[in-house]
Amino acid sequence: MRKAPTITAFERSPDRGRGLARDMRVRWALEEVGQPYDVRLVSFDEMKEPAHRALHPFGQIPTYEEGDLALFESGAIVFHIAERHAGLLPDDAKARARAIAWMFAALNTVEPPILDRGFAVLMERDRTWHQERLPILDDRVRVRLGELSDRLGGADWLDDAFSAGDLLMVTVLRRLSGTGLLDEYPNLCAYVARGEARPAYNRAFDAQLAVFTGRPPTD
Ligand code: GTB
Repeated sequence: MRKAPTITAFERSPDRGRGLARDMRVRWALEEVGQPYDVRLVSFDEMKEPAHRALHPFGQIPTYEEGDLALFESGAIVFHIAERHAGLLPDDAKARARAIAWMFAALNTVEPPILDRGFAVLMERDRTWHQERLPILDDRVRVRLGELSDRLGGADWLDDAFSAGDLLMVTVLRRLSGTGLLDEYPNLCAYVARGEARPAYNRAFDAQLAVFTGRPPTD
């Protein structure tokens, strides 16, 4: 029997189990396709050790090991899972290409301004210019949210059926929770809520929360 893949995750996530770390998107993808997986928890120190860096050149989580294949980068991992199992990418070649475009859009176009804002709030709060800069960063996020909101309109998902593009986009948008920015776009709030309502999402969320609480997930 083939061994289940192993992913890495924070031993103690700074988000206190809110599912904001990037192992969440990998767990969710694995749950969507019904692939059982093992998790190896790593501390911040362990991530920077040579053994972990052999898997992840930048000393981060998540990583993914399957037989003699080792992958890093959450987008590449989700893509690998989506390619090898049914359920995350459409069969039709053009629809599949569009879903992959949405995966890149989530990570390359929507996530960067969200990360820039998050980094500023976390690391630059004490700087004299922080209060002046924050509205600029907020507006950069708003530009992308507005464009995404216009494209999504009243649809359930970005391109017809739920795909890996939606999975990544929802995890990216969740990074805005608590900022109030997403609330300005009701259709995006509903979109995120639809993602969060998926049974696979909930299994993944409960599993990563259990790491933080130390209590096994409840059914
Ligand atoms: N581009 C890579 C990917 O997509 O896989 C980025 C990986 C990455 O940033 N990993 C982070 C990490 O390992 C964890 S997810 N950081 C440790 C380090 O660099 O030393 C980022 C993250 C961390 C914490 C929260 N949080 O507390 O809310 C959210 C997201």
